[in-house]
Amino acid sequence: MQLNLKTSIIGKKIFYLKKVNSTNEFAKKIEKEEGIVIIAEKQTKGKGRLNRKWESNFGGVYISIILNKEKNVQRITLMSAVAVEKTIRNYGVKTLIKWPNDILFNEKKLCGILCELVDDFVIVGIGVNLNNKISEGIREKATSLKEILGKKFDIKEFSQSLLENFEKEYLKFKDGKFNEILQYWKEKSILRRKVKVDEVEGIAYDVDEDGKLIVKNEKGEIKKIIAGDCILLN
Ligand code: BT5
Repeated sequence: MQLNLKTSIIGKKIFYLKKVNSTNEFAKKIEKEEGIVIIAEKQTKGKGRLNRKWESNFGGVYISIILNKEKNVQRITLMSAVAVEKTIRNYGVKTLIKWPNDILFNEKKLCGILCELVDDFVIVGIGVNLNNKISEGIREKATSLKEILGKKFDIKEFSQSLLENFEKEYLKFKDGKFNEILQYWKEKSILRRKVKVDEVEGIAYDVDEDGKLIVKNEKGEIKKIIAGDCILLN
């Protein structure tokens, strides 16, 4: 696979791997520079948050992007979700962004994002279920683009489009226009839905400029949540 990117920062150097333990782990070990991208066809130890597993069979998209360090990694997560949402939207599929890092279709997870801070860099790991088979273990809560549209996708074309969309959002971000990105995120997200995030239950009311989720509980109290697992209640 050789991408033909129309970008200036993202993908100025790309590592193409047939198989790797995890693209994020690979990124941690190399000499880092803003814009380096790692793409793998399969991961043998794909990672989710909190050491959870990310199933990574052939047919899926597994990408890590190295960016310069940002004070607020959560903003990078939101920005990445917007880039993925827009990419999938171009294929005619409208998804929902679930705080903080999931892209859902009909409440099933189509993509997960894992941002990690390492030295002076942020490693953005993106996993998208494209043509890969969804195993029995996660079938109830996961789906793929192939399952949704009933046809196979060109991984190269998808990866190219994802990285180009990513750069567009990243350039906006660097240009101090995070608010524009956040506005889009809010429109496509789970806001106004009833949620449970760990012990907090209520309406997902807003997301602040640092990416914290603001939940209003039944008593009308406002809770700001930095990190956690968000469950949609209705
Ligand atoms: C995530 O974690 O959603 C972040 C996933 C990031 C994966 C990318 S792939 C490229 C880069 N390299 C890596 O090693 N990782 C990144 P979390 O929110 O913790 O969700 C993990 C949970 O999602 C698991 O516990 C399963 O329940 C479910 N899951 C596992 N594999 C999945 C898949 N392929 N599709 C949908 N759901 C999955």
